[in-house]
Amino acid sequence: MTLRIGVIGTGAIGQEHIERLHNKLNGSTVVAVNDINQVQAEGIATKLTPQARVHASGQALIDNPDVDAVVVTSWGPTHEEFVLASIKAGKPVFCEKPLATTAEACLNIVNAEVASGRHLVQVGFMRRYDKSYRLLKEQIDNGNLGAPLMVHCAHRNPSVPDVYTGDMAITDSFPHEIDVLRWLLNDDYVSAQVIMPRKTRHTRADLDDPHMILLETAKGVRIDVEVFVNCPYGYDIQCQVVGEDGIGYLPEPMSVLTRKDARLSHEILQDWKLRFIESYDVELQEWIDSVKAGEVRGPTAWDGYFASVTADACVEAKHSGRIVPIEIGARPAFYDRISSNPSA
Ligand code: NAI
Ligand code: ISE
Repeated sequence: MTLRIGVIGTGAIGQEHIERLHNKLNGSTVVAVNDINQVQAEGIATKLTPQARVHASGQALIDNPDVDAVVVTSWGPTHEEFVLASIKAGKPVFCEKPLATTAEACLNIVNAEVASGRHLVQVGFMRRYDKSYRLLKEQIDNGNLGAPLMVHCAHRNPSVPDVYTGDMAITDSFPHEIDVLRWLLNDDYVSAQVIMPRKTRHTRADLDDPHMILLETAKGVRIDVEVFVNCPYGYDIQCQVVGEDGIGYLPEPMSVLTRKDARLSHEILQDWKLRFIESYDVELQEWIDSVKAGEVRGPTAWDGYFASVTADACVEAKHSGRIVPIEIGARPAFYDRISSNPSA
């Protein structure tokens, strides 16, 4: 059986996912698309999926009986509406991160999914599917590094679009670290602190950049993450886990070493699309397969909620200058079977 997918949001990542779901991965086809920018949606459908129906609204796409499963790649503030509507329609839904832009909205989704009695929601935390993170996790899980003590990370983007405003470094970029580090360490966060270095001249007047975010975990691991979204040299994701017995480094993306023009150098990637291209493929292939098998098994709505609560604490820490406790209620037993995370 071919899984018939409807995609809401035909912007940057929407186009990437449409292409892979329709032309690259096994067992799926894109039968419907929607974007608030109808002209763009029509253009993308013509270019990538000529047979797909272009719907006037996300709700109409979800209601289309030919759509078996939904992919939400629209702006963050629209996610809650489309994920809740998909749950209501009983359709599996893959939602790009963040699951929603407030913790309350994420909790609404958790409650709706639990009430539905079916695992329908997967969040687009693709780093869990990245080969380099999986190798690093193996080193932690097999005890080779000893107990983790500290983690040093950097999330660097060369630039961000104009729609990237306010605290999105924390609410849009940093959620990748929030999720992947929790998964990597098999641990939860208990507090957050944000320290603001002097502002780079490469950022806009209205955008703070960079941020230095400090997290403390339940097991006592200390994490520092630099989020620097106007880093002129390129897109660079770094992670170094310091354990009692050794240090594990996230492998660098493969690139050829060249000797040229009196320089010995490696290329540095320029965007997330290339850095995580294989992870998105693995993530969505596993999602397709799991939907066809009857139950999604990737990062859950609870993981999305956890990320949102953590991001909120970081935003509060940034604006108050305080160390903010991270408190989250008990995870519903509904998620025990799916999640590999501890989470109270
Ligand atoms: P984008 O701005 O390129 O595209 C978003 C699209 O959503 C636009 O075409 C916009 O017209 C559409 N949209 C807005 N409101 C809508 C509505 N009510 N109904 C239908 N469409 C609507 O943004 P981008 O970069 O594609 O990001 C989209 C989402 O994907 C964000 O949540 C972002 O955080 C996430 N993302 C995830 C990445 C990852 O690495 N997992 C990478 C890039 C984005
Ligand atoms: C973007 O939305 C993504 O999700 C990328 O993976 C991330 O690296 C970037 O910082 C975000 O803006």
